[in-house]
Amino acid sequence: MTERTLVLIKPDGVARRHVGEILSRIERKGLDIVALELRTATEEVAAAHYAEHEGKPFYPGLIEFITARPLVAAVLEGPRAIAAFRQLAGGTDPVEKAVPGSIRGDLGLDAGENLVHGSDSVESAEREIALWFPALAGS
Ligand code: IDP
Repeated sequence: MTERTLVLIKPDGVARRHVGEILSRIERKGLDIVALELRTATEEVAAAHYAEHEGKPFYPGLIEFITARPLVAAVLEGPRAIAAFRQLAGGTDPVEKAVPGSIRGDLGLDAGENLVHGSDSVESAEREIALWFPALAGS
């Protein structure tokens, strides 16, 4: 089943010059890039994106991190794209959860600055694509 997923290469991934490496892994996996843009997230977009985490201890630092520097936002498309990218990304904590071979497992150390985001369900993907790429929503 073809799906779309919203992916972010977070500001640490851009600052550490891993954009090419991460896009290369996405392309090698076989996912299509249907939207791609370097931008700096506003507070409004960041807060809406991470609304489910509001109130958690790491939330203020997360919003600060995501809005402070440019990130790459993308929409990927392909069979089971949501799970496929989550597999490429690895678990949230790059040391405790992400396995070697995954983006976070190979390139990350920090549970907050963990390089990438990928939608976790069809509903999240629809919501996040509408937030980051409104022109694509519903297409
Ligand atoms: P995910 O990005 O693997 O889907 P979520 O649990 O949805 O993980 O958390 C969203 C983001 O919030 C994480 O990618 C990470 O940047 C940040 N985060 C989650 N848990 C922690 C934590 O315990 N400490 C610091 N940051 C965290």
